[in-house]
Amino acid sequence: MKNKRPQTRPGKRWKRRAFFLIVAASIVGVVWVLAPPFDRAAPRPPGSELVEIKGTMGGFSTAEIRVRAGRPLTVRLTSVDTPFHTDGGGKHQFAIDALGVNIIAPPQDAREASFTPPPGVYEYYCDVCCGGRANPTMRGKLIVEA
Ligand SMILES: [Cu+2]
Repeated sequence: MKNKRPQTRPGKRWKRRAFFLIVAASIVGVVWVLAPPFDRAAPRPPGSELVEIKGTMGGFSTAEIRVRAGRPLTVRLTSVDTPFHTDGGGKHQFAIDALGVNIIAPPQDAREASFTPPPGVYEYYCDVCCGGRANPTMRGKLIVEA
């Protein structure tokens, strides 16, 4: 005589599967929230010089950047403003038209770009917040010395 295993009723099986799915989805959700965000910035070139600059509604933290030519430069722009600013939404920009540089930092976040500027004097500006490019505090000079 064979011993038959007690069959689980279909209703109970369905509940187990639903419970398992909920637990699995919760684990995936927790890992998703706690995992460090992907680093979206391209790797910095070796030996690059790092220049940090902050953007606020009051202007750039630095009106003049002086570097030596022939060396990669990484500009890291941080927006100090919150997303609640009605004009620009708390974003700031660091743009140099002559070099094709355009960094836009989201509110309370940072973005960076690396480039090797030839000798010269370049105007950088922000044109995404109040006043924008016309605002003298949202402009500056990058001086690249030979
Ligand atoms: Cu700005």
